[in-house]
Amino acid sequence: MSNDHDHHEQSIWEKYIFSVDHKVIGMQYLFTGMLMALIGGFFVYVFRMQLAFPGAEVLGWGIVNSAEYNALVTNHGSIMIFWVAMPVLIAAFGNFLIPLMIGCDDMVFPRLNRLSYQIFLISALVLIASFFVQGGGFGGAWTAYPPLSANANYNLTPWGSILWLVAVALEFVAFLMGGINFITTLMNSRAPGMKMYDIPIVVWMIVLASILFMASVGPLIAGAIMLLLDQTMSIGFFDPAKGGDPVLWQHLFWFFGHPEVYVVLLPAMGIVAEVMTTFSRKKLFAYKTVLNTAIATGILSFFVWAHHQFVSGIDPRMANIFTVTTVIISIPIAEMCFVYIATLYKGSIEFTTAMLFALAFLVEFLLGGVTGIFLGASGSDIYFHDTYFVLAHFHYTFVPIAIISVFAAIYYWYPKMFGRLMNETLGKIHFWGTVISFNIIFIPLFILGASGQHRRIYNYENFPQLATDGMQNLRVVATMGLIAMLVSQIPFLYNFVTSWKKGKIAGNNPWKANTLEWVATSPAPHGNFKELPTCYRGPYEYGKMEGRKDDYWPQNEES
Ligand SMILES: [Cu+2]
Repeated sequence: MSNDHDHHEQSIWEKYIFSVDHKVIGMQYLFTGMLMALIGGFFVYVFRMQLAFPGAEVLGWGIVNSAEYNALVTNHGSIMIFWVAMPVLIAAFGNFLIPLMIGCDDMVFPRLNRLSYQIFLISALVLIASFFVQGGGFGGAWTAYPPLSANANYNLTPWGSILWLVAVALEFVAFLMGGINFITTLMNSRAPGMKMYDIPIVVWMIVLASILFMASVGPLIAGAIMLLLDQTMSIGFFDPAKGGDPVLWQHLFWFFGHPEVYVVLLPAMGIVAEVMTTFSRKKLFAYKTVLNTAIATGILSFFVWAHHQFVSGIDPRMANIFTVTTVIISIPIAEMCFVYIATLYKGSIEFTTAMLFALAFLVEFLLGGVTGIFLGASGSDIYFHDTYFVLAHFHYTFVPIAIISVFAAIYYWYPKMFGRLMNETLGKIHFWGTVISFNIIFIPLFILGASGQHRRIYNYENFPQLATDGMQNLRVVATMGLIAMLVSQIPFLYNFVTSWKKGKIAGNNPWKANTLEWVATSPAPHGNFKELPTCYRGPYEYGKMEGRKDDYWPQNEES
């Protein structure tokens, strides 16, 4: 089958800015996400300096006041979830990988795809604009609980929070468009012969994540409109003085907010599965179980949200129910981790940088999962609620998801993106620097949290009972860990940029993997394949994985 892509010469403008090629759009999402990560990383540097050395001058920023501190914390969280984790894990890799891995030439709706990125870009610009308006950026935390978020400042129009809400809403519109594209493309454009259980697991995970997102975001969009009306017209949906209810917002937010965890977790699990199978030269142990587990986890994730509200005055009997569902949801995730470990068993493991990041994902994420059980149980959560224990817990889930798995993906698919390999020595320096310093940041925060130290405190010196010496030392250690982690990204950025021109030429399939994207040339041209691939069992034309102990195609075949 031919395609209608190879025609006239394109201008740079057409090729990189207004392209409808899914790979270019994926790259646009990746670069925008990386830029936003730099902003989110800078924010955390500033507020961690404030926590370690209260009132100190921070490199060019001066002294942070309490409102600025709140805005930095709020926007660090918002940026890392909405403008880094989601665009990179779902939009960047979803766009780049889905058509290549299912063997088609592009998304079903390429122009909708382009519009999706353009709206996303506008959402990022609106968010950045919100830092510079009168009253400064939004400081009501990324969860935006009213009443704080509804009337941040009675004397001013709260432009910071209005723009923040508009930015989040635009970002959701972009992801709804992307999700429609991913689902229809997977349903309609698979290579002939590719059945449901032949679809690479990462593609499944990204599509399931899109479905989860689309199913959970509705109530939050309704809530966001209500909050916007509260902010601008003082309607009082969430204001008890006007007959409203602030806890309603918490329900609307977390009905989205907990599935959101799986919206970013599932693609990360998919990435790790691809990297691990390739570098252990084994098929994914129990592909169908992983897929069914992912679907079950997605459904279950709609029934756990109120574990965020154990101290919000919900009925204790309800708290018991949500404790049970939360403990249940840890089972499928644990099972997936076991499946991954079983995949490694008796494999011939190759410790490339991508593989190291994939393995680190499992270890660190496991720590995040296990510490979550204390928070999911309503009894212990009453003590831990809003302490640094919570903060350390969710960073042990989100950093593996949004940072560690993303690095695994970048090192793994870089050759397909740019036709060259990244430098492995620099990669390993980057890996150890990142993972060790990550633990140096968050282990102290577990100790702080278990000692009852509360989060969202701008200056502990204002609370003598919290500012004991030992505790302050731990805050300094965490900040040092953060600086080490930020510095560790320099070899990565250097490697990423220089390998573009100077890296070793990759060839079509440098890792000898057996999914279809490696059939295309590196980098793949517009239209992806000279001849669209097929995916029939039998004499596996594209299925051979050299040096693999159990040669097979497709990836899932159960023995
Ligand atoms: Cu949750």
